[in-house]
Amino acid sequence: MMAELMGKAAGYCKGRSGSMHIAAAECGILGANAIMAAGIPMALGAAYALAANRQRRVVVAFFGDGAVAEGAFHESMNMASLWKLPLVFVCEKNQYAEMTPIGVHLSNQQISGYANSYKIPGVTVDGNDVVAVQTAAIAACDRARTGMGPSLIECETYRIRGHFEGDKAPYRPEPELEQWRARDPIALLETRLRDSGLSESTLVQLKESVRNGIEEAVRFAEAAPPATTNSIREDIYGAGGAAIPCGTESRTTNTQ
Ligand SMILES: Cc1ncc(C[n+]2csc(CCOP(=O)(O)OP(=O)(O)O)c2C)c(N)n1
Ligand SMILES: [Mg+2]
Repeated sequence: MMAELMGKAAGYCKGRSGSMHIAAAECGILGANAIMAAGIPMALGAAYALAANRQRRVVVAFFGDGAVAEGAFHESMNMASLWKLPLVFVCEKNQYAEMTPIGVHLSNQQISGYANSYKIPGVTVDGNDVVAVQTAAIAACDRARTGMGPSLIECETYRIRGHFEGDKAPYRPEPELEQWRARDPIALLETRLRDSGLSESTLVQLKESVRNGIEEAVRFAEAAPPATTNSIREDIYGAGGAAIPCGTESRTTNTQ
């Protein structure tokens, strides 16, 4: 994934997706999407396919609070409920859509409440509490897997950083930021693990192994060769498409 972010040929999408369109079918990741809520009907389709093929698997659609006012979210909840599809809707409610606070763009800010309209279970959980999220996720996945249909999980959280690299987020009040910073989900988990008796040395080892994994991914990505323009048409056109040279031929030739 790190290689993909850096535009390297070794990335999941051969360096062509950037950070916004990453997909890795081999890991069950159907694709991130730059269009708000557009991933939700894709998840609906995948859940429909699972149900049609009688597979006991579950699709999870992750989206931001910015997606909740979009029609695609509501249309997908309606169909998923009607057809009892194995789909879990997970909203990461981080209080902002880009630079817009939730109170400015959403009439009902209790997002789990929208589930009532579609007669599916909806819960609000502390999105900074890993265990609370896990408990809700297990219940929703069990329900979906046993043919009882979709659920909606609203995870209350906060976006500590800006919407994009370089966004200094001047639109956020400092006390609000500090209040949420104190509830950092990783720090909360650390406290929980310590309280449950995990030794200091195991905690240190755990952090070290995560850090090493990330550093190794960065090293791998930095050393990997970049994606080349010569390969840009592979996987777009049919057999022989990869051989079409870039930039010189007519459009008619390209699409054959
Ligand atoms: C349909 C559509 N309208 C507008 C935009 C422009 N846009 C990009 S991100 C964003 C807000 C996203 O909000 P959220 O999903 O809560 O993400 P967050 O800002 O918390 O990262 C908007 C309006 C878009 N990408 N798609
Ligand atoms: Mg948001």
